[in-house]
Amino acid sequence: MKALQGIKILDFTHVQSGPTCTQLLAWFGADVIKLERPGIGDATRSQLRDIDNVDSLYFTMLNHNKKSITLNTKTAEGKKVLEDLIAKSDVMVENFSPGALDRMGFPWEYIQKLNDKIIVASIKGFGPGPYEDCKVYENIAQCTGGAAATTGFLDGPPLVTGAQIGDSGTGLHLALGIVTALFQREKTKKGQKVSASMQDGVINLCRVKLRDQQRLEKGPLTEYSQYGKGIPFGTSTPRAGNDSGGGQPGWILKCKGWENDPNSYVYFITQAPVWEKICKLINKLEWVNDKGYSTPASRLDKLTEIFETIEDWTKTKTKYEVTELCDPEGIPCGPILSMKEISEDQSLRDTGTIVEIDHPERGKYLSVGCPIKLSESPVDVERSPLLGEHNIEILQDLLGYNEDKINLIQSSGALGDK
Ligand code: CAO
Repeated sequence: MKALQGIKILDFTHVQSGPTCTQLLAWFGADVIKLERPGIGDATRSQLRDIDNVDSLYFTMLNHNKKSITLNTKTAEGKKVLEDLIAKSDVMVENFSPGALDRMGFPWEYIQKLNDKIIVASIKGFGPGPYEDCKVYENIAQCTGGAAATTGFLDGPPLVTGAQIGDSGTGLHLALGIVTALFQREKTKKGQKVSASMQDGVINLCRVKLRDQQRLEKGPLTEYSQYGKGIPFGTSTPRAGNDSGGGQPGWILKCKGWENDPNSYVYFITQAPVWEKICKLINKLEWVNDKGYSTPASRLDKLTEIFETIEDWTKTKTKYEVTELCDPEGIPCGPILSMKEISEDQSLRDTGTIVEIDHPERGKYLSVGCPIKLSESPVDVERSPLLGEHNIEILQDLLGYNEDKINLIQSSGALGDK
């Protein structure tokens, strides 16, 4: 028994944001049918390929546990099949550019006529407003959602992060919206529209930066290292480098071997309750009772000096040695792990966060499994579907079409495999 067992999802999503949402729902047990354009499929199937003519890792890592049907929904026969799929589904998820569903002949009002219990969930770049008609990719969302303006170093340009907070982040937001709407439907017996914009999702994840924007209006942000360096603040939340962003100052510090290894660093937090232990560890006992260092407030204007001193100590140890020495003392710190190290980490394999999958065309590859673990709904990660792999199965088993009808649809070219 899986948490979402029996829930039928019509997955009309593509690229990254929508597919991450439906993949999560599939992992929780929903039946997810990915509807793709005949011959082409999701554009990511052929993007960033590492093996000729084989579905890319981009696609395979975002579309586990789904079935695939190809359908040209702009033909009369294709439209009819789509209508039947909508009638049979609990949820339809899409992330086309604004207005695409309407242009296809499937506005919300018509979808509701076909199935008044359906939940239609959409991702767009922006919510209603000046940019509502714009197409959006990951970094545009990061830039318009406040992430880029607040990421990077003070003396550098805005920076985007490698974490796909615009795409995968919004996929997560949408997944929550969908299960919440399913929960509400239990009582109302009615469907509804669920919308998540990528800009809104990024703004939500940048909540603490809007916090700082308002604090800034009352005075300097004393926990930012900029404050300790005596650099005046401007009118908006500045880029904070590797500052912790919370009430406990932190920074990234060099470790042994940093000269040759770009990831030989550790994130170190000078958490107030363990200040004495930090001083002991780095052999700076005089700081424990020195009024200039003994309280969090007294340290704020000296953070650069403090972290430089701690770094003199971390540079004598590997990032793992630093972590091993800090952990037992309750000092929060963590090594900068490279993607190579993460991919080889046995504990992540053991929990199913990193999984090895076998694919009929590409062979074995690594993927990220479900990051949310439900004790009563375990996840088995299955390979992504080949393009149109389940055409006949879906028409026959889900829609109940007979052989003649399937032949008719096939010969019309709506499935693309005439
Ligand atoms: N049969 C027939 N037509 C189909 C089809 C099918 N099965 N599936 C898609 N199409 C059509 C659409 O109807 C659309 O046609 P029109 O332009 O005539 O309306 C067309 O294919 C292209 O769809 P699109 O505009 O969504 O795709 P795009 O590649 O031009 O843009 C993207 C991609 C991502 C920029 C855009 O979809 C978008 O802004 N989506 C919302 C935001 C989002 O999710 N972005 C995240 C992307 S991940 O980085």
